[in-house]
Amino acid sequence: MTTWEHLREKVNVGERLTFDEGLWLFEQRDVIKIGKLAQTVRRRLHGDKVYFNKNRHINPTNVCAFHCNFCSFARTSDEEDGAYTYMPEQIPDRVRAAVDAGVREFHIVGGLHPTLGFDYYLDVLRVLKREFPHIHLKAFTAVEIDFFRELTGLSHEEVLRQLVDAGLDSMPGGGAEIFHWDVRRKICPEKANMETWLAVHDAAHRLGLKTNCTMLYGHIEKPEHRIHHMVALREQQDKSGGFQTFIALAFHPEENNLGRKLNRQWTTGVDDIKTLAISRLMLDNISNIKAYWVMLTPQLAQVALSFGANDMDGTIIEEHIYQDAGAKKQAMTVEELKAFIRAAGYTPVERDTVYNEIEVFA
Ligand code: V47
Repeated sequence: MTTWEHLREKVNVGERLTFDEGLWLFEQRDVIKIGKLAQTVRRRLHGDKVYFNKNRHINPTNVCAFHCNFCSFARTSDEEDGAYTYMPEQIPDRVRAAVDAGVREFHIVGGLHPTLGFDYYLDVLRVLKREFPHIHLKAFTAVEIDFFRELTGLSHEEVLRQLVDAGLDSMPGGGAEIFHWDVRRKICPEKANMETWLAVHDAAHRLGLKTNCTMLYGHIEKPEHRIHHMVALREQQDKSGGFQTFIALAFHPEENNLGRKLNRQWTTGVDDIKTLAISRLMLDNISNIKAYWVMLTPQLAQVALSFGANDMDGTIIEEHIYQDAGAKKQAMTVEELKAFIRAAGYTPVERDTVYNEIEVFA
């Protein structure tokens, strides 16, 4: 039988928690106790450091061939109200101010455009790399990579090689949603399934690319689906080792079909914090747990730093996926990020995309 005492002993010596122990944690009401356990791990790995980076999101198009029912961002065709597609040559001017302000990373994800070919996406990278060779390009989720495989008939590995030649430096963690097919088939049946999502990251890691991983929670999934998801990521990490960060993404219910079906029910703060702390405990082989402030709000992300999280993401500047689904704030300055981290009692550290420390603000 699982007890707090037993879990404390395991966490103190760094022993891996089982599926059932993860589930047990979700059943507990004492979020402070869960947080304390998670903090043991977080402090062992990172002490008092909290990472942030100077980044800018770029969503080149919102036109998408898929119909995920949690998504408020996608439009089904170029003609639909609110649809947009930036041509590659238009993008540098949109982001130049951010580069001048010292951004180090572009985080590039968007729709799976039904008619533009693979060259469009290659050109987005090529143009940005040509204009801004020093900026790290973190681009395209595993779902996009799998879509490019379908478009081209190439293998995941070959698609990735061509993207790397065009300027790709690493991959973000989106598109994972909930792996378990009982849930996945109801929220995003067209998307790459668990095996394919993991296979793309496996291929990326074997090519030497670092990637991130995510989980979309707070909709129709149950705790066992969350734990199943975390265990699948943990097993993949044992095999290929390239995940840098895990990001639990709270479902935003505005302007999407799933949200309407669930009466626009938002996750609660306690569920957010608990999920994050349990992810810190279950994902013993992934270094960083991100409290993505756009999704949590800066205020809750700040609290999350005492429940296992050690990273707040970055300045972001312009973001559409969460804004379209109900998030209120799109950008934080470096000074704001540092102030939030300091006020929580931690040391802000600017990092680059692959977690090299740029500056410690002691
Ligand atoms: O894959 C879409 C999620 C993801 C909604 O790698 C939604 O550093 C909540 O993956 N409510 C994209 N979530 C964002 C993402 C990400 C974000 C920050 C950092 C990193 C990283 C990756 O957003 C999608 C999907 O899971 N999403 N719609 C929604 N209504």
